[in-house]
Amino acid sequence: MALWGRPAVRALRLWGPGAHVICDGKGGHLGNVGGRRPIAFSAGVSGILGNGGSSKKEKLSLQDIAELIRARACQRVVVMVGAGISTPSGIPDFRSPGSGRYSNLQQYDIPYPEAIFELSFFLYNPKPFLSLAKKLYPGNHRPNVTHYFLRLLHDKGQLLRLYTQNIDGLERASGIPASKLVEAHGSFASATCTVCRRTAPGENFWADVLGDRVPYCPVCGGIMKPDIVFFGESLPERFLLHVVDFPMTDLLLILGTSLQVEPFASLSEAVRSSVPRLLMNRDMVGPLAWRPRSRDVVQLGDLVHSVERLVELLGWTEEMKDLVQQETGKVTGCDK
Ligand code: CNA
Repeated sequence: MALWGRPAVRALRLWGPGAHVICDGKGGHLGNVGGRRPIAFSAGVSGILGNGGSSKKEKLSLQDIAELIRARACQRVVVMVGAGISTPSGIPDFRSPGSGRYSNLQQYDIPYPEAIFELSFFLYNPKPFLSLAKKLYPGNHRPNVTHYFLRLLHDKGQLLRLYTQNIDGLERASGIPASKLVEAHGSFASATCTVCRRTAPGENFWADVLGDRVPYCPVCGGIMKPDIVFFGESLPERFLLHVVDFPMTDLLLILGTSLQVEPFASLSEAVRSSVPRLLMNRDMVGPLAWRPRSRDVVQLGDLVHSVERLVELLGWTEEMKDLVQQETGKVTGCDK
């Protein structure tokens, strides 16, 4: 865990709230970077970027963002996503009124919503979390248009990294390689004994979870907990990649998240102020609401419609159709 040592904490404090444990937060630089040759852009793109003497366009639109991507003026796109990208796949988010899990917790028999992701409660009664885990069993759900849009961005060589809070594995299932992903809140790929800390592959506990049994450690008999990050727990080491990714990015996309969980939410402020940020969500959220920047673009409404609109502006509609067609036959669920 050397990566979590003091230098890393200091780096995080530059942008984040300090602690790099998960907590509920209720309460156009371009050109010659990394030895790449400068790229000649059209007058339109130069205007958006402020290159070539033209003045930088202050207020950007969705069309401008599409133009930056399409013209490959943005080649190091970082994406932050949350539960809202998976609701069209049939997985409820937390906070949507009515349909979100926080509005439908009677079935879990828990004293308050956050208890389902608290270690102390899990040790007292693991069943509510395990029944939630059962609903996320790999193969029960399929990636949707948003996941495939991000896959296409990767296929085009423009995705620097995808930071996800989701634990449903649909980013991997869409074909985005693990090297491009930071699963900030963990995954079901492995489980760890809450007593002796022995780890085991995820497959070992699914039989128990699907059979409504609590998985126990074969060595010491402690409860096995899938490696999902609970409130108060450290995030996976890969999360520290943000220290290099965010200062390097030339476009930030924020999709389907309430930006309420720290330290993830604060990453939205870790990009340079000249970098455009595009939020696509049902509602206005987080720092984009209370500390907006001049190059923010906000597309509110249903995410599927917003993504389809962006894909159309990019001229990628046919490629998207082909990709979805090719992948739909192939996807058998998350391979974590
Ligand atoms: P959240 O707090 O529930 O917020 C989701 C956001 O997405 C809200 O702002 C919604 O308005 C928005 N949204 C939902 N559906 C749509 C849609 N169709 N179109 C546009 N906007 C939409 O979820 P966050 O991810 O922000 O919170 C972080 C938690 C939720 C993480 O710890 C996750 O592990 C956890 N979570 C994950 C999943 C999953 O893996 N699919 C499901 C539920 C919760």
